[in-house]
Amino acid sequence: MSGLQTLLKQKSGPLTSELLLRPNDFGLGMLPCNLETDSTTTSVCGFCSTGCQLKIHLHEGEATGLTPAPDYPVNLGMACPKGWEALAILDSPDRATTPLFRGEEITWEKAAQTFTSGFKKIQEEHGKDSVAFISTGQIATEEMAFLGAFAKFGMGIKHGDGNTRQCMATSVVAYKQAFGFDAPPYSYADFEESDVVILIGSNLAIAHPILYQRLARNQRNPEIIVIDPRATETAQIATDHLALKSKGDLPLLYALAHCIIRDGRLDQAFLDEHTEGFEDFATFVKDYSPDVTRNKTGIARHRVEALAKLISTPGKRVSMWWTMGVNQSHEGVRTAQAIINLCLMTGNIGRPGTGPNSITGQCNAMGSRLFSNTTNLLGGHDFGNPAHRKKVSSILEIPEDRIPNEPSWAYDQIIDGIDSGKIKGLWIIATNPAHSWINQDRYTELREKLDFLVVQDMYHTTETAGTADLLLPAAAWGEKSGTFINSERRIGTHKQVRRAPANALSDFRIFQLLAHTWGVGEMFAKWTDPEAVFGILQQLSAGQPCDITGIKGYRELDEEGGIQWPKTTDSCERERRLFEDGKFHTPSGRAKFLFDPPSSLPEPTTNAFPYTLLTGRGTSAQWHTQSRTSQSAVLRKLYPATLLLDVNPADAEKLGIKDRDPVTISSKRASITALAHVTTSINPGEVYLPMHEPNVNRLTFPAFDPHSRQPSYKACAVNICAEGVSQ
Ligand SMILES: Nc1nc2c(c(=O)[nH]1)N[C@H]1C(S)=C(S)[C@@H](COP(=O)(O)OP(=O)(O)OC[C@H]3O[C@@H](n4cnc5c(=O)[nH]c(N)nc54)[C@H](O)[C@@H]3O)O[C@H]1N2
Ligand SMILES: Nc1nc2c(c(=O)[nH]1)N[C@H]1C(S)=C(S)[C@@H](COP(=O)(O)OP(=O)(O)OC[C@H]3O[C@@H](n4cnc5c(=O)[nH]c(N)nc54)[C@H](O)[C@@H]3O)O[C@H]1N2
Ligand code: SF4
Ligand SMILES: [Mo]
Repeated sequence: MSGLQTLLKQKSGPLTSELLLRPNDFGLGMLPCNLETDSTTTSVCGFCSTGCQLKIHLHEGEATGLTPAPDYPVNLGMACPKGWEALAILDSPDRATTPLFRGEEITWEKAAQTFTSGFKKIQEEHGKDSVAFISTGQIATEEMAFLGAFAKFGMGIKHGDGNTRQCMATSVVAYKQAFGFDAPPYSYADFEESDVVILIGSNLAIAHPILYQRLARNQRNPEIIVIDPRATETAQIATDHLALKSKGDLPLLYALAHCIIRDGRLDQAFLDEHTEGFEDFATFVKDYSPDVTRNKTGIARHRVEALAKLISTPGKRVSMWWTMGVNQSHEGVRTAQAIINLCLMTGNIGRPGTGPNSITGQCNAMGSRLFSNTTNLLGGHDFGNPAHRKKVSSILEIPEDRIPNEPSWAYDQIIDGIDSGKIKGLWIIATNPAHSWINQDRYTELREKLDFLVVQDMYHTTETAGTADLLLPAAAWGEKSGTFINSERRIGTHKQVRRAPANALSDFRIFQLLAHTWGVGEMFAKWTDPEAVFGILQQLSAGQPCDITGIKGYRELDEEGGIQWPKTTDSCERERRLFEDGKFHTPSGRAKFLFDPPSSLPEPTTNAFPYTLLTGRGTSAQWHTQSRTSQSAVLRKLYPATLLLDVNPADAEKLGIKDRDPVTISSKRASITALAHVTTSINPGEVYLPMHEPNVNRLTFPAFDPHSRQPSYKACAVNICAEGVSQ
C-alpha cells in the first residue's frame, strides 16, 4: 500500500489539501515487483481502443523499456509503433509541470482555489448550468467516473460531454435503439473465425494495426470486403474493394437488404424468434434496388448482387465491422443500423465469426460510454429514470436531488451555448478541441466569449492549452494507475511505472483535490484510490447488461488477461461474445429493425466547390492532434513532414497539378495549403486530408447526425487550385 493510501485509510477527519498534494504515490507502491532489482509489470496501452498489453521492464521500480505482452488475448505479442514508443513521449520539454494561471506559475493550492472561486462566481451570477465540461475517452475509467460524479453531483453542473461524441456517439445510439443497450457484441477472435469479413469505413491497417494482424491470421481463407471510397492500406488485404461514393453507404446497405429479401435468402427462424419490425423494413427496402441506388453509391448492380449473395450464403459466418466512415456522417445512426439489420436478417449475430461490430477509437472510449456520467448516468443508467437515480444515489450515498434528471447537452450544443452566452465557464480535460472540433475557426472565436477556461492536459503546448486561463498539469499514462475498457469490452489495468514530472498530478488526484477545495470532499470520502473507485463502479453496474460485480479486483484482471463485461459469475471463458441466446435488452427481448430514407448531403459540391473533402487517419505513427506522437523522434520518421492532399491523377491533370506541387484547398469557411499527393487511391471528384494537421478542421462543415449529434467530419465541399492560381 502506498504512503497516501495508508494515510487516507488512517485519517478519520476531513482530507486536507496537504494530504492530497503528495504526488506520485498511487502507483509505484502498487507494483507487483521488487523495487530493489530488475523486474517487469504489465500495462494496457494508452493510445487506441485495441487495448494491447505491454510488458514494462523496470529497474528499481521505474520503467526502462517495454515489449508487447506475448500471452495477452488481444495482441498476442504484437504492438504498433505508437505502443512501442509509449514511454518515449513522456520525456518532453512540452510537458505541463506546474499549474499556470494566465501564464504565471502558481501552487496547486492556489490553482484549486482559482478553479473553485472562478467557477463558483460564474455559477452565482449566471446559474449552475452556465459552467460545462468537455471530457475524454483517454483517461482511466476510475478517473472519468470521478470527473463526471464531481462535476455533476458535486459542482451541480448539468452539461458535460466528451470527445467520444466526435467518435462513438453514433454506435452508442445505434446499439441502444436496436439492442436496448450500448453493447458491441463481439470478441476479437471473431476476426479469425469469420468466413466473410466486411469492413465499412474502417481503415484497420492504419487505425487498428493489431486488429489488422488478427484478421491476417484468419485460417478460414476468408472473403474480405472493404467498403471505403479510398483504396486504403486495408484494401490491400481485401478480396474485393467497393470504392463507393462518399456517403453512399446507406443506399448501398439498403440495396443489399433489398436483394437478400427479394431472393428470400433470410434466416427466417432467427427473424421470427428474436427480432421485431422486419415486415416494415422489408416493405421499405422494396424501393431500393441496386439500379435505383447506383447513382448514389457508384457501385454497379452486379457487384451489389454478388455481395448480397455472399452475405446471405447459408452456413457462412459473416461479420461486418465499421468505424468512422460510418459513424462520422449526417446519417450515421441509420447507417450503423442498416448494418445491424443485415446481420439480423441473415442470423449473423451471437455465433463465432459473426456480428454487427463497431470498433471503438480511443483507449477508453468504452469506459467513457459506460462510466463518464455524461450521456448516461454512471453504469449505463438513464438520468431520466427515477429508479436509476435512486439506485445511484443510494450506492454513492448522495441525495437524489443532486442527480440531474436529464442528460447533458451534446458537445455541439455546449459550443452553441457558449455562442449564445448561456455557458460562461468551461473545463476541458484530456482533449484538444481547438484542433479536433469540426469547423474549428468558430471554436477560436468562441473562446473569446468564455469568462473562464480551465484546461487539464499533460502538455502545456497544445492548441487548446495555449488558450487557457488556468492550466492544470496532468500526469500521463505510465505515471498513474487505473483501468481501460477496449473495443471488445475487455477491462485491463495500466500502472504507474514512472514518476510524473515536477508538480504534475494524476487526473484522479486532481479531481480529489478539486472536490475537496470545492467543499464536497465528504461526498468522495470513499473514493480514496483508483481500485476503491473500481469497487464502487462494480456496485453501480449490478443488474445492468454491463454487470461486472464478479471481478475480484485489479489482481484478477491481471491474472486473467483482462476480463470482458459482463462478468457476474466465477468462471467464464477468456473470449466471449454477446447474444448467444438471442435475447436482447429491449423490453420485448427482441432486436429492432430501424430505418429512414437516406437524406441529402449537408454540403453538396457546387461549381465553386466541386470536390468532396474526406478526412481521417494518416499513418499508424500519428495520433489525432499529435500532441503525443510528435514527441517521439522514431514516430516522426514514420510520417510525412508536410500535409499531403490525396488527389486523383485525372483531377490533377485537369487542375494542372503535379505530385508534390503546392495546392490551396478552400471551403466556404477557410483556405489552407498542402502539397499534392497524386494517387489512384482516391476517386476522381474526391480528395483526402489526414486530420493530424491543425488547419484541416478549419475546412470541415459542421453537420451532425440528428440522433447521435456526432459530427460529420468526412464530407464537405472544397475547391482545389495550384498555389498562387486564383479560383
Ligand atoms: N494511427 C492512429 N490510429 C488511431 C487513431 C489515430 O489518430 N491514429 N485514432 C483512433 C480513433 S479515436 C478512432 S475513432 C479510430 C478511427 O479509425 P477509422 O475509422 O478506421 O479511421 P479514419 O481514417 O478516420 O476513417 C476510416 C475510413 O473511412 C473512410 N470514409 C470516409 N468517408 C466514408 C464514407 O462515406 N463511407 C465509407 N464507407 N467510408 C468512408 C475513409 O476513407 C477512411 O479510410 O482510429 C483509432 N486509431
Ligand atoms: N477532420 C477530422 N477531425 C476529427 C476526426 C476526423 O476523422 N477528421 N476524428 C475525430 C475523432 S474520432 C476523435 S476521437 C477526436 C480526437 O480529438 P482530441 O481528443 O482533441 O485529440 P487528442 O490529440 O487525442 O487529444 C487528447 C489530449 O489529451 C492529452 N492527454 C493525453 N493523456 C492525458 C491524460 O492522461 N490526462 C490529461 N489530462 N490529458 C491527457 C493530450 O496531450 C491531448 O492534448 O478528433 C476528431 N476530429
Ligand atoms: S494497436 Fe493500439 S493499443 Fe495496440 S500498441 Fe498500437 S496504439 Fe497501442
Ligand atoms: Mo475517435
